[in-house]
Amino acid sequence: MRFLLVLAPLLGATVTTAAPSKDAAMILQDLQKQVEAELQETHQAPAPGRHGGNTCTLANAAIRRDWYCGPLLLFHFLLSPGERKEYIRAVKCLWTSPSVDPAFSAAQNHFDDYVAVHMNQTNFIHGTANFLTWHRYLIYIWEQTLRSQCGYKGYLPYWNWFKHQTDLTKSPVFDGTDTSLGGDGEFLAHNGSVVGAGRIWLPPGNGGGCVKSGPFVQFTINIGPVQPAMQGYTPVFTDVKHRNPRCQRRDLTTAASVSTFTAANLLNVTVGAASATIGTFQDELQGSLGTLRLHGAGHYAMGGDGSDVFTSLNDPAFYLHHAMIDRLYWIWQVLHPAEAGKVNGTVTFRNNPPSRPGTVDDLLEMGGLGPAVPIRDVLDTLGGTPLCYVYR
Ligand SMILES: *[C@@H]1O[C@H](CO)[C@@H](O)[C@H](O)[C@H]1NC(C)=O
Ligand SMILES: *[C@@H]1O[C@H](CO)[C@@H](O)[C@H](O)[C@H]1NC(C)=O
Ligand SMILES: *[C@@H]1O[C@H](CO)[C@@H](O)[C@H](O)[C@H]1NC(C)=O
Ligand SMILES: *[C@@H]1O[C@H](CO)[C@@H](O)[C@H](O)[C@H]1NC(C)=O
Ligand SMILES: [Cu+2]
Repeated sequence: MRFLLVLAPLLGATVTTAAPSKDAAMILQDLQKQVEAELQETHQAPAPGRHGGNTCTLANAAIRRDWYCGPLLLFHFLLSPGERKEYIRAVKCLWTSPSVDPAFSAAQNHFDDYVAVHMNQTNFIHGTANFLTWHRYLIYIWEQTLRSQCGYKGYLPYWNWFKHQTDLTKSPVFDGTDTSLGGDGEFLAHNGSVVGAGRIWLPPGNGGGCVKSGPFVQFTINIGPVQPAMQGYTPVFTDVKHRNPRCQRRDLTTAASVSTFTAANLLNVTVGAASATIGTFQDELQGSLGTLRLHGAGHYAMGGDGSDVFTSLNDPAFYLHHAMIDRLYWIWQVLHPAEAGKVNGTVTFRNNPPSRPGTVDDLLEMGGLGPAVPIRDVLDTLGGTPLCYVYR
């Protein structure tokens, strides 16, 4: 007792001097609340709609939710184990559906078609004006296809980077259970990853080989690798007919997630210096020369197939990662309405080779996955042309 009394003043002093700083997950929740309040003000009625007759409202919009499911099962903004299994079932259904793209004959099924379409356009959809909108539209088609072809009733979940970033093996996305998207790969000695245009080295994790647990271990991938960041994974891709059947590889790389999925980086892109314009926002989010940013860190945190800029869609977590990117884009757009409808950049990868500036009239091409639409049609997730969703 006397001991406690002696300690009490010290504890008091500690509490007052070191005000607890909010962690990134809490900051993200605050941003979410701000965005919801803003939308309540501005989106009571449907946005005018570019083709007239927009019926999308906040009340009928789809809600994309967090894959995470911790002890807070009662909260409706987290996916329940049953909902996660339904999503997994639908992804398996795509994997066993026929390919619709005869031109890209390496694609063996409809899961591969997505890898193929992305691979074919890699140099025109990254480091470009259409990076955010192209990927937004791609994952929308993926979501709608899971619903229309595989009977999935939910919407695309996202991987919340700001939870479990200090130990990815504990993340419900990667914990290897049957409600995850698979665990780490088998251990395979390698030299880590060289990223950020050769300027950053990430140490290897404990994996590197075939994903050894979870719902997709039996599934074969067929396209690539083209340019995996993970060392010791030799690119073999030759052309659109070159099928390379193999297991999916992963190397959960906490060095990437822990250094990048921080409160400072989250604040910077949403309300800080980097949030000022579409140009600074997308560069800081996506990553540029010599930097490891939120977009890149997610890919390098997956390692293996997920670290390949051309064919990272071979890792089914790609879609949850890009949903999180899209969520930050959505948050940023609501908080920066004057910039939300703009694009910045050219039509080639970091303007190499030099090309014209992109415009909102540029078409987002999806090959056989779905109809091309102009960028302007997907700038507003509540625009109804065709998007109608929010995040929670
Ligand atoms: C690759 O993309 C280009 C441009 O969008 C398209 O014309 C071509 O048909 C695609 N090739 C394959 C094999 O999908
Ligand atoms: C790692 O790098 C060292 C030194 O460059 C090299 O000798 C070794 O073969 C590499 N190991 C693998 C698995 O690539
Ligand atoms: C925030 O973003 C700006 C603009 O991209 C960048 O110059 C700055 O280094 C970033 N700050 C932090 C703390 O990362
Ligand atoms: C695009 O954004 C960059 C900042 O990232 C800026 O320097 C540049 O002027 C912008 N370009 C246009 C055309 O607005
Ligand atoms: Cu991409």
